[in-house]
Amino acid sequence: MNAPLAIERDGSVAVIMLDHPPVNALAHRLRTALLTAIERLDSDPTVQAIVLHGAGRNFIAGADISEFDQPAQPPLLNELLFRLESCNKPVVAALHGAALGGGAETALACHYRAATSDLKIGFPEVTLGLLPGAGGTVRLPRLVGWKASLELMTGGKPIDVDRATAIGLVDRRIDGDVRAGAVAWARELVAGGALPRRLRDLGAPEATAELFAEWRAAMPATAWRLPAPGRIVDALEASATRPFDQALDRARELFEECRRSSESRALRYLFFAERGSSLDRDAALRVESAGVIGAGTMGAGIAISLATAGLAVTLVDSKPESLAAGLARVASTIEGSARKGRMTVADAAAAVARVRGSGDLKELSAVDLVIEAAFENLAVKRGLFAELGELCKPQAVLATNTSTLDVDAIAAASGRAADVAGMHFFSPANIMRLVEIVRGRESSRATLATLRAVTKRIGKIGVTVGNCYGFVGNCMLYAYGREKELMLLEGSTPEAIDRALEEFGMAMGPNAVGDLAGLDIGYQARRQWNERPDDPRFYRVSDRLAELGRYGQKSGRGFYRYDGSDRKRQPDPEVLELIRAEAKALGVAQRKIADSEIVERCIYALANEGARILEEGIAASPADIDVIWCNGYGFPRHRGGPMFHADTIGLAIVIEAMRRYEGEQGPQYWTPTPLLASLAEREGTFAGWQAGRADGV
Ligand code: 3H9
Repeated sequence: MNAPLAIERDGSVAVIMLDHPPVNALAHRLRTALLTAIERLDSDPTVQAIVLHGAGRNFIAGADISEFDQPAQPPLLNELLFRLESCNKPVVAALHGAALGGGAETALACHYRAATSDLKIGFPEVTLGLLPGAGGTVRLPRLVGWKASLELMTGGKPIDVDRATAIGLVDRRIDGDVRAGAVAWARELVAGGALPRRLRDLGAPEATAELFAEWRAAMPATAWRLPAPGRIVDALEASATRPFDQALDRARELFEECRRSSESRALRYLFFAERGSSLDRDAALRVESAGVIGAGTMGAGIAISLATAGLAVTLVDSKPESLAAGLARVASTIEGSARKGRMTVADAAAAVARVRGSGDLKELSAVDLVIEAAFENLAVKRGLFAELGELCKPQAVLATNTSTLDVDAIAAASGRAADVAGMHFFSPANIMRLVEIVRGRESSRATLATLRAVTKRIGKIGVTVGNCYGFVGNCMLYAYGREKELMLLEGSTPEAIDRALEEFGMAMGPNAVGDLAGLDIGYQARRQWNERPDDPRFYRVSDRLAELGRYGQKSGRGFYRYDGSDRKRQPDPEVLELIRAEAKALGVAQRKIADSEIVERCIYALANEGARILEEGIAASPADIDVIWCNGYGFPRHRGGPMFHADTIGLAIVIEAMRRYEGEQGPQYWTPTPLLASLAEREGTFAGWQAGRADGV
C-alpha cells in the first residue's frame, strides 16, 4: 500500500501532498501520517512555510465515513487540527475540487486559504445526520459570521469559489495550478513577515440571544424529525457563549450524540449503498450519442438528462405535434434551470443545441445508445425493437423504459437480445435520480455495464434489477398500496392514511401520490397484469375512482378534490361515501384504524415483499431495495429504506406484528416469507444475511 502522503520541498516551502485515493478522506492512516508530517515540518528550521495540498481531483472529501461505525481511533481529527493550527509557521491550504466536512474543517485550521475555480467547499455533515465535529462549528463563525455559518451547516450545500471568496472563507483565488499558486503565495507571506493566523485566537463575533432561537423557529418542520439540524444550532450557540476550548468539547459531545443516532446510521448506510457495487468500467462501451424514442413527458425528461450531461441526443416521435411539444419542453426546462442559477446561460444554450428532433427512426442508425420511451404497450414496443434491431449499428445498446412490460419479450423482438435491457426512469425523469436497470435473460455484460456508466454520467443512481412484473420498486409498491386500499375499505380515510405515512416520513402519502401520477395510469397497468391477486378487494377503491373518471390532479378529482385556486388537496365526502358503499358491497366491516396500524401494515408489507424478491433474486441485495425506495418512492432517508428499517425495528418484532395481522386478516398476504421467518427466528438481520452471502457463508 502506498504512503498516504508525501512531503515535497520547494525551497523553504514544504508541501504536504495528501495522496489517499479515491478522495483523500481523513482515515486513521492519513491522520496518523499527517500528524507526524506536521510535527516534523514544524520543528524543521529549514522550513519557513507549509502548503497542504490534495493529490487527484479533490483537496479532502471529509472524515472517512466508514470509520463512524467503530470507536474513533487517535489521533482524533480535532486533535490533529488543533496541532495543525498550532504550527509556528504559516500554513496555506491549497484548495481544489471537494473540500467537504472534515476537509473544510482542515482548511479552517490552516492559516491561509487559496483556491482554484473548481472548488466545492462546504459542510454536508447534516446530510449524514451529523454535525461538523472537528472544530468547524467553532472556527467558521470566527471567519464568516453567524448567518453564513448557520446557512452552510444546517443547509449542507457546498458553495463555489466565488461565494467562498465573497464570505471570506477563501483568501486568494488562483488561476491554473493550485499547488504552484499556493507555494508562490507562501513565499510572499514569508517575505512579508506574515505570521500564523489562527482562528482560535480570534474572539467569536457578537451574537444576539434571539439569533439562534429565530433560526430554530424558522427551520422546516421536517428538520425536527432529525437530531442533526437542531444539534448544529446548539453547537454554534455554544460557540457564541463559551470559550474556544469549551465550545469545541461541546461540539464533540453533540457530534457523538448524532453519530450514535439511528438516523445517522441510516444516512451513512445509504451513502455507501447509493454508490453500490463498483462500476464495471472495463466492459462499458463508449457512449457519446443517444436516441430517445417518444417525445412525451418521459422522453423529454430523459433527453434533458442526457443533453445536460453532454450527450448528443436525437429525439424521435412520429407525430410532428408531439415532437414539437417535446422539443419545446426540453428547451424551456433547460432554460429554466439557467434562470434558477443551476447552470450558466452558455451551458444551457449548449445543452439545448445538443438535442435535435426527428420523425424518422432511421436517424438512429449511428447512435451509441437508444432509450425507448414510447406508449406502454407490448405490441408497440416489440414493433419498435424489431426495427431498431435491424437499423441500429452493431454494438449500439438498446434500452426500453417500460415500467411493467416483459423486457425479455421486448428484447426477443429485436433479434439481438444481448444488446437489450431495461432502463426504468422515474417521472419527472430529469429530476428523479433513480434508474432501475433491468437485466434481461440475455442482456450482455457490456450492455449492463454501459447502462450503469451512462446512468452515473448523467448524475443518477442506477440499480441493476431482475426482470419481473414491476421490477423491484413497483412490484413492492403493490404490497404497500394493497394494504392502504384494504384499510380504506376497513374504515380508514385517504387523508388519515396519508397523514400517518407522511408523519412516518414518506415524502407524500400513497393516495396523494396516486392522484399526482394519475389513477388511470395504475388502472390500465393493473388491467394488463395477468397475475394480479384474485381478490375483489385488491385496489377496489382506486379502480372505482378511475372508472368514474376521477383520475386525480389532472381531472381535479381523485382521492381528493383540487378545486381551490391553489389546487391544494381537500378531503372529498363523495369519496368517503363511495368507499363505504364498496365496503358494504364486499361485506367488509368498517372500524377505526389507528395510525400505528396504518404504518405497520404498509411498511411491514413492504419488508415482506422485499424479502420475497430477494429470495427470488430479483433484487441483488437489501441495500439495492433500500436505495430504490429512498430515491424512487420517497421513503424517509433517515430510516434507511424498508429493509434497513425492518432491521432497526428488529425482525422478531416485525414478524410478531405480521402474525397478528395474519390472525386478523387471514394468511393471503401476511404469511412471512421463509427468508424473513428464518432470519427472525435466529435474531438475524437482512444486513447480516447479505454480509454472510458476500463472504460466501
Ligand atoms: C465529516 O467529515 C465529519 C467531520 O465533520 C467530523 C469528524 C470528526 N469517506 O461519490 P463518489 C468514496 S463527514 C469514505 O462516487 P464523485 C465513495 O464511497 C464527511 N469514503 O465520487 C466512493 O467509493 P467507491 C463529510 C468516501 O467523484 C469513492 O469515494 N463529507 C468519502 O462522484 C468515490 O466517491 C462528505 O459528506 C468519505 N468521506 O464525488 C462528502 N467520500 O469507489 C462525501 C467519498 O468504493 N463525498 N468516498 O464506490 C462526496 O460528496 C463525493 O464522494 C465527492 C466525489 C464529491 C467527494
